[in-house]
Order: sequence, then C-alpha cells, then structure tokens
Amino acid sequence: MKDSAKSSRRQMFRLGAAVTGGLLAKRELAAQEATSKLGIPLGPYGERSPFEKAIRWTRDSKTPETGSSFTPLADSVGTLTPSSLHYERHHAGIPTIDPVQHRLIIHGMVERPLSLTMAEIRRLPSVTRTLVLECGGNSGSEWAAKTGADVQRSHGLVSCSEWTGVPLSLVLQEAGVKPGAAWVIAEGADACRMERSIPLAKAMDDILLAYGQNGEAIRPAQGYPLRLIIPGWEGNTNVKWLHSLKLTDQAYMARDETAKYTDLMPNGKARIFTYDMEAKSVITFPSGGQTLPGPGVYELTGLAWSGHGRVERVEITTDGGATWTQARLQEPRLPIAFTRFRLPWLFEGRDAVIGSRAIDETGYVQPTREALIEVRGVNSGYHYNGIKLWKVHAAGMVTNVEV
Ligand SMILES: Nc1nc2c(c(=O)[nH]1)N[C@H]1C(S)=C(S)[C@@H](COP(=O)(O)O)O[C@H]1N2
Ligand SMILES: [Mo]
Repeated sequence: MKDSAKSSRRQMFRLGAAVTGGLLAKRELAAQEATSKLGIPLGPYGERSPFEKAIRWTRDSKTPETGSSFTPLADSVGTLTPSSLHYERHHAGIPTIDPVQHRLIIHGMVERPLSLTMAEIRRLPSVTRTLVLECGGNSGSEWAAKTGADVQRSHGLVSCSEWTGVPLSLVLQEAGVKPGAAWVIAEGADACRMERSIPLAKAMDDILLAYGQNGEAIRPAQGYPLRLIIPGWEGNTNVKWLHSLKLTDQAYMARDETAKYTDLMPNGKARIFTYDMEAKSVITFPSGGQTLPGPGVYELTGLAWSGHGRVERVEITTDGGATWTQARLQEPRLPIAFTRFRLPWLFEGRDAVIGSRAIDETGYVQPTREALIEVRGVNSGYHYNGIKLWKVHAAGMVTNVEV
C-alpha cells in the first residue's frame, strides 16, 4: 500500500471514532418505529424538506430590481447548484416573458435575417453541458481587504448548472454571416436592454442558446425562455432574456463593456473585453461563520473551477501558505464546471490558517492575493481570483484573515 493510501486509511479510522458518539441505541430505534404514522400526500411539483434552511443572501438595495443574490456555497454538497439557489444578478428586474410570444431575431450583416420562435429553436439539434457561471464581480470585495464574513458573501456569485440549448454557430450558419462581420451584439428583452459585444470567433466556437437548466426550462431569474451561455466567460456576457443578435463589423461599446466590467490597471489604463474567468477555488468547510465543535479530524472540502478547462489539481494549506498538500478531486472533472475537492485534516485545537489553490489543465496556478494585486493593483472590482484564506481559531470559530 502506498504511504498516502495508508495515511488516509488511518485518517478514516479517526473519522470513524468521531462519529461513535452518534451510534443508535436499540431502544431509540424502537421508539422511532412506534411513532411512525402516515405521511403527507404527494404533490405535482417538488419541494425540499421544511427542515432545510439554505437560502440566497441578497445584498440590500434601494432599487431591488437591480440586485444580486448569492448562492449559499457553504450549504451546498456535490458539484451542482439547484436552480432555486442559483445566484442572480439583474440590472432591471426579471421580465415576465410568454414563450409563445417570444422571438429571437438575427439581423445585421447576415444573408438571411431570421425571426425564430421558441418552438423553432427547440426543434434544432441540441447539446447539454455542465458549466459554471460566475459574475465578473464575484469576490470583488476581496480587492479591498475588507473581506466577506462568510463564503456566500465573499464567493457566492458563482453557480454550476447543467445547461441545454442550441449551438449559436448553427443558427448563425443558417442566417449566413456576411464577409466583414466580426462581432455579434447580443441584447436582452429586460427593461435595460442589456447588451454585450461578442467576437464572432467565440460565437462560432462553443456558445449556447440555452433554454434548459438542470433538466427543466430555465428559471425566469436565469433568463427564461432563452439566454446565452458562454463557457468560461464572465457572467455579464451571458445575456439573459435574449431577443436579438446583430452581426456587425465593430463592437458596440455598450455600457456593460465600457463604464462597467472593465479593469482599471495601476497605470491608469483600463483593460477592456476581459471575458475570461481564470482558475479559482475556495474552501467551503470549514469557512467563515462556522464553528468546529472541538479538536479532531475533519474533512476539509470546497469547490474549484476554471474558465480555461479542467481543474488539474487543488492544493491545500493549513499553515497560512507555508506548506501545501494535494487534495482528492471528485470525478468526473468536467471542463469549466465545479470540481469538488476534499482532504482529511486533524484540527489540533490551535489557531490555523487554511486555504486552497487551484491549478487548471493549462498549468495556470491560482495566485495569492498579493501576487494578484502586484499585477492588477486595487482599482478594479472585477476578476478577483486570489487564494482565499480562512482563520480557524483555537476555540473552533472560523473567520476571515485580516490582511
Ligand atoms: N438581459 C440581461 N442579461 C444579463 C444580466 C441582466 O441584468 N440583464 N445580468 C448579467 C450579469 S451581470 C450576470 S453575472 C449574469 C447573471 O446570471 P444569473 O442571474 O442567471 O446568475 O447574467 C448576465 N446577463
Ligand atoms: Mo455580473
């Protein structure tokens, strides 16, 4: 047996010892059976147990239509986000769209302008992919060192769903892209008509016109009945309530690609069209706001993802970054999807600073906060992917590390 296998066996034994306190007495089992009675009747659409309390946290806003709600990452298990807990980001509220009335128009520099109904779109050959969606502003507060109190607030603008839709390239081929066209301007049907410019090369590559999420129609908050899903790109480009695609020879320089979603660098110049979301990870247990009941063996766990493909490795520190140990990764590791990592850890009842770093299939290593700031400065609120450290206090409380 390899050394690592032996030591993880030993760890498992200790974990076993930790749960013996919970062994069921025969007496209790009998009592439970005696009280069992007929349950409630079945229903047409599922609900979770009333004992489950995980909810999205919503940042206070004077205009609640322009808000964000955050996925409770600490309460999530596995790698998929239930649609009911997918983060939300709206600039002008959630429009109510009748799918029978809805049209997707494809116009501009095309041979055959199209107006497609949802029924026509659903008849086209479809694909299904499990993909992360992350707001470019996720963990933006970490730039300012005033770090979020818990993992939901610091990292909750990211979720992972199974999306179903039609390859955008198929519809563009059908419309016939004219020579000279280089951009696709996507526009939403919400009140702000949110727009983004997408280079034609990406549009012909892997973008989806998505109508399905986790096995059913996309939720209204996620863009019902149709949205763009752009693998690996910042959430903002994934235009919801999609109703227009215009082929042009130039970018539009829309609000959300000029005034917003640009990265102001230390030299005063702004990076623009920074679509890619780079490798990132965060420990979700133990994480800020939680308390460990006492010393003993715990399973550290969290989520890693990369806009550039598969997560190759996740390393964990429990000594503030001095040493790193490789975590176990949940298979299958899908490209641009949540990858769950796990590592047994002995909490000795002494202060410890824990953190994770993801390495993706391109060899890219998630940077420390310091290394990131060295290059990008602190003027930008977007594209923060620095290593997140949590402090586990001797008494068991978990908080942020004051940087
Ligand atoms: N039409 C439209 N599309 C939109 C938005 C919007 O407000 N209107 N918000 C964008 C932003 S900033 C993000 S991060 C994602 C959020 O998608 P979600 O609400 O499904 O999580 O959608 C993007 N697409
Ligand atoms: Mo966003």
